[in-house]
Amino acid sequence: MNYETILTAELGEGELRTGVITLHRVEQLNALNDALMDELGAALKGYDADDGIGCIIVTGCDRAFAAGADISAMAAFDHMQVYKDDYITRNWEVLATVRKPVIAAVAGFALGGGCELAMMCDIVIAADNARFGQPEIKLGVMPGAGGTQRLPRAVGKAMAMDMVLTSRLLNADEALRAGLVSRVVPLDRLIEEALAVSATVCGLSMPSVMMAKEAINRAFESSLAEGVRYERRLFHSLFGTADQKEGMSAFLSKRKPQFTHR
Ligand code: CO8
Repeated sequence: MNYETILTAELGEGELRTGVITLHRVEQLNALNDALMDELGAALKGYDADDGIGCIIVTGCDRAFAAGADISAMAAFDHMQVYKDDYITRNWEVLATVRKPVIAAVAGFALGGGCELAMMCDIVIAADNARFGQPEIKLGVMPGAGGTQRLPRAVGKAMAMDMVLTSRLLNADEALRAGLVSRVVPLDRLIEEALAVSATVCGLSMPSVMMAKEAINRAFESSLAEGVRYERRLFHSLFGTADQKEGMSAFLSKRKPQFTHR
C-alpha cells in the first residue's frame, strides 16, 4: 500500500513479525486529520488480518506521537457537518476492533486526540521526553475521542479531572506513576524497547494472546462477576488448542515451546 500520512514496515525474525506504523505528518507534529486516520485504520486492519503479523506498534516522531486532532481542519466545522459525517466515530473506532495487541510507542507530545489514540492501544511505552495531556478545553471544546472515558479508567477521577479541566500535561514519569503508561525508556531506546516487547508477544501463542486482550478489555465493559465468567469461558476454550498441549508439555519436558497458533 502507498500511504501519504503514515509509514509502514514489517520487522522481526520469527514466524510472527511486528507491523510498525509510523504517523508521518512531522511538520504538523502528527496532527490527526481524516486522511491520517483513514490510513491508520486501513493499515491496522491489514496487519490484523495478516497471519504473519503477531503484534502492531504505532509510533510517531521524536517531537510528537501526535499533538492532537488537526486544529486547522476542525476550525471551520459546524454542528451538522460533524454530526452528519459522524466525525471521529467514522474512522477512529477501527482501532477498538483490532484483535491483535497494539503497542503505542510514545515520544514527545501525545495531546488531545494523540493521548486518546495512545489510550486506545493496549500497551503504552513512553520515551523520557513524552508529554501527555487533554488540552482541548483551551480550544473551547473538550475531549471527543474517548478521553473523558478512558482517562479516568487509566489514571482515576482526580487526575483525569485535573488534566481535562486545567489542561495540565503529565511528563513520562508522572504518566508512569499515574498508570497511563507501563514503561519509560530513554528516547533513543524507544523503538528498540517496543520491538522487544512485541517480539515477546509474537513468541507466544496467538490465540491465548488475543483472548487475554479481549478478556482484559471486557473488564471495562462489564461487572466483575460477568467479566470473570467471560474470562473463565475463554480460559476453558484454550484447552481446545494445540498450543495449550504444546505449552504445557514443553514446560514439563524443560524445552522451549513451538507454538503453531492453533
Ligand atoms: N493541529 C494542527 N496543527 C498543529 C497541531 C494540531 N493539533 N499541533 C501542532 N500543530 C502545528 C503548528 O500549528 C505548527 O505549524 P506551523 O509550523 O505551520 O506553524 C507546527 O505543528 C509546530 O507546532 P508549534 O510551532 O506550535 O510547536 P511548539 O513546540 O511551539 O508547540 C505544542 C508544541 C505545545 C504541541 C503546540 O503545537 C500545541 O499546543 N498544539 C496543539 C495541541 C492541542 O491543543 N491538541 C488538542 C487538539 S484538539 C483534539 O485533539 C480534539 C480531539 C477530538 C478527537 C480527535 C479527532 C481526530
